Amino acid sequence: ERIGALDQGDHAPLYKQLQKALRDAINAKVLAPDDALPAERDLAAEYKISRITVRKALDGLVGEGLLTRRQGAGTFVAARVEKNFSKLSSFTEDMISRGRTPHSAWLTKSRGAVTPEESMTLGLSPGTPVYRFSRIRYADGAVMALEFSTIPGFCLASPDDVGDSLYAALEKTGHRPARALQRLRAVLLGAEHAELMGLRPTDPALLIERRGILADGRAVEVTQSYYRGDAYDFVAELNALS
Ligand code: 16G
Repeated sequence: ERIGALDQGDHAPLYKQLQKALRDAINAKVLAPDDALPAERDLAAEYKISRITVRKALDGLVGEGLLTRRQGAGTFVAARVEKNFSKLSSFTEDMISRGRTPHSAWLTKSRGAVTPEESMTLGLSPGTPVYRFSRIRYADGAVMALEFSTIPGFCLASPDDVGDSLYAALEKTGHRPARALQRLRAVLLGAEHAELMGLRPTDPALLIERRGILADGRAVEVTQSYYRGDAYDFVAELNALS
């Protein structure tokens, strides 16, 4: 396993040169998804640069989603997440099943009243109480998604019942969706969402709208998820027309 040398004639800052060497190694598959990077001190010794410079280079690539840090294990080449498009799983479950550690940074956790538009999708009378949740979602410390959820008041006693996982909270009260309708489209993040996620306004995302439904037909969730376009592959098995 060989990462290339820094470019002697390059006047870019050293951390940028190291980032370029690592990016090239990842693109050339010298470093494959899930490969561990050498320890920071080894990279510093090999390239004769300070550990601070190495850390700065790695921090940048973690932020870009190219590398991921796993607590106690080191830094790895990030693997794109393959998500089954036809499975009703939660973000937390998706990450845990891939050995990654999820966490949420909450933007909103509040009570409100259903908007006219939501009242149609949720099948609620205008003015019915709802809970609103919005958050940035991380895996191993890297931003993965931005989510906005509206949940009818009858599903939870309080918005504070939701810890890191909305579906875990809904499961506790017997309101975890049994099925869902989902719509996906490609969008650019735009200034506002990019700022929340620490990404660029022109970065692509998959906007997935999910309407979660109970076995008795009541809607229990409307969520808009912006999944970063450079981190997700959606996969599904297709059957021949019959
Ligand atoms: C996923 C769902 C989202 C759901 C969330 C619950 C997609 C596209 N969206 O992100 O609708 O609200 O999981 O996750 O899969 P949680 O239980 O970890 O909060």
